[in-house]
Amino acid sequence: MALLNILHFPDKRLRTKASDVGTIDDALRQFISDMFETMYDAPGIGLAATQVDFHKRLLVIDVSEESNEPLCFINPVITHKEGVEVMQEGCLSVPGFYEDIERAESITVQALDKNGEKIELTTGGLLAVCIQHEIDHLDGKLFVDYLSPLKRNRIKKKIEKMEKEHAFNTDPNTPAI
Ligand code: GNR
Ligand code: NI
Repeated sequence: MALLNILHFPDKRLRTKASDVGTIDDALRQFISDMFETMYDAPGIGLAATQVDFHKRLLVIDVSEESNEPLCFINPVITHKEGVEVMQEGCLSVPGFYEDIERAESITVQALDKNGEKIELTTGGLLAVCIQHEIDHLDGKLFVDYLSPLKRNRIKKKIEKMEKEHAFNTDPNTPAI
């Protein structure tokens, strides 16, 4: 078990487009388990591999009240989108900022689970928002990209300032002094 370091905007590595996962083996399942541990520890309701500098199409989610409904999607593809919904979003890679973002209200997603079995899910609400947010990460996209350049730049400057002042260090391998 290990906590992974979460990259923060405007880190360029968050702009990497992830490639498909090939073989799903025990090493990958260990990594998935580390992603869950990192997500629950943060805490967050989702985490994409891109955020922990691993550029394969892999994400974990748990939107349940009691954090006991782990979901893992490998090579996820959205095959259907319907409706429009605005929800306030946050991101572990954009710490401390929350903005209203418009996304599809209901989606159908196809993926593989951690055993390589095909899964298909049609869902709405927070889970649908979270899946779209995580797949954006795999494409190198962040929720701040939907904001105006002015707003995005303000957020960038504030995060850079905070990191400079050491107030926002979430790297588990670096002690907070
Ligand atoms: O923890 C998270 N909360 C959240 C809230 C609204 C919409 C999306 C999210 S995902 C976020 C965790 C994260 O950054 N995942 O990439
Ligand atoms: Ni995010």
